[in-house]
Amino acid sequence: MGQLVVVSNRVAIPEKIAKVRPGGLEVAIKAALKDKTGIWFGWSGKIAARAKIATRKIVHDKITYITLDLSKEDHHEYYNGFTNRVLWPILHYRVDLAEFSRRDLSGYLRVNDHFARELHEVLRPDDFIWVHDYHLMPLAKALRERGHKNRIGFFLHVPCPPPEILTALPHHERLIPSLCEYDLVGFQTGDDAFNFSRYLTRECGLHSRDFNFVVSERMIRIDVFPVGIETATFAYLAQRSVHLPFVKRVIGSLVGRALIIGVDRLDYSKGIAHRLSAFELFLRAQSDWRGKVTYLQIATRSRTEIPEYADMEKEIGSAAGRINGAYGEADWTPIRYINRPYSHATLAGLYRAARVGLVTPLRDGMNLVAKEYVASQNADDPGVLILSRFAGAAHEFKAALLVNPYDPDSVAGAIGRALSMPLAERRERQSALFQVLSRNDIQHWADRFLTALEQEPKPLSQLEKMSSMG
Ligand code: ADQ
Repeated sequence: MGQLVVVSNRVAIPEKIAKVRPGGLEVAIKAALKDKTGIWFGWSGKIAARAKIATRKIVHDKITYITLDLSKEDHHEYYNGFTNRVLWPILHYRVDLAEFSRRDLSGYLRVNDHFARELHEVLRPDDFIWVHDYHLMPLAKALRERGHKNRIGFFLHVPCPPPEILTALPHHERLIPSLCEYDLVGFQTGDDAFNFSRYLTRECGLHSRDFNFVVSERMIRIDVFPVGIETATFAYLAQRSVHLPFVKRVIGSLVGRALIIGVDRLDYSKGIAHRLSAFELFLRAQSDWRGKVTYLQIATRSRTEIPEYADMEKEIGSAAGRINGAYGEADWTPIRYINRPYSHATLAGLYRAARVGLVTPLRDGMNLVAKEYVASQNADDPGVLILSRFAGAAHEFKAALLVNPYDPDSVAGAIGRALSMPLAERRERQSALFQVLSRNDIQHWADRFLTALEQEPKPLSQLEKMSSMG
């Protein structure tokens, strides 16, 4: 049987992992590859002069890491340009923030082609290829053009908006249908899968039977694979981490105040500014809680070269300062706002110490922080998760306090409710949430996707041939 070849924009090379900025995609793939054999292929994170661009190979445990550099121009057009300033906002329903240029699109296609060229050197005919995320949508097409007939799967970590929004993507008709070159296309939620299938029907004239589409004598399958975390490991880590000296110091510094925690990459999709406004409203409306609660917001900088991110960072920093100025006392700072990354062990301890987990993205594919928070709780005396209904995790986490992040009243109300929730209700909700997490951990996610990818498609004759792409 062929080997597994995982392809993603960034690769978490073991010895470099400490330097890699946190991101859900690398966290998920790294955990999914544990105990597996294969290749992990992607960008090294290095920007090199054209003449010095290199491809490197590192073997560690059972994984071969193959990484390639990007030129300055590639990085600018493909990464900072088309993926992060066009695809990211549009896929998060923020058409207003998309900054399209033809040059960036051609850089995006060029880098996908570069990936395909380098992969071509290592692929064997029976390998299974698993491509991750919106950076690499046209990769299967570039591989097929080089003659590869392997089974190739694609997983979208971020949301897939409805066709009414997807069609605002300039040249969508060139990019989105190229996903049909994959054999399996996976999404985080049923809504995302449904939106994509509506796009194929509306824009490409294709019809499906049970999410199976026939495209030019081939079949592609669409399915839902909600990404998970290493549930048992996280739970174990959290139990031990409350004893870490740093975590103990943080707990001591609260002097008995209830802790509310938010952990995010600094990204406009995470709704941090809205969350701060809701917290301010909570302090204003429920003044009894003043002086009795501390909100710790850990927001690690990401994509700092992009102007929208720099603007947002300023906005959030000044909002936190303003709220502290308005409501704080000489012996109490309502918001502790931190930009540095912490290890997962430290985060697990802090999650466990927090009475409330505040996870209120405006739009999120899944949101692993919500899952990590739940995994870290003490079942006997758990905290409460407040979760945006617009996070993919809300599809599985019905027992969380679900809120609309655009409605500060609803979030402020939920904070008050969470802080005063009786133990019995907290336990009941935690047990329901933890059950979901245990059923669908990261191994289960990876195994389900790979089993579906390996499955031979049903013969075309068994499916009604409803249409072809022409
Ligand atoms: P992200 O947008 O990066 O992921 P998320 O799912 O929350 O978002 O994952 C963030 C990861 O980074 C978590 O594991 C978290 O612990 C870690 N992290 C965040 N801040 C940190 C800090 N200060 N220090 C250390 N670690 C930190 C994308 C999609 C999501 C989807 C994931 C996985 O946008 O919707 O859930 O991929 O599919």
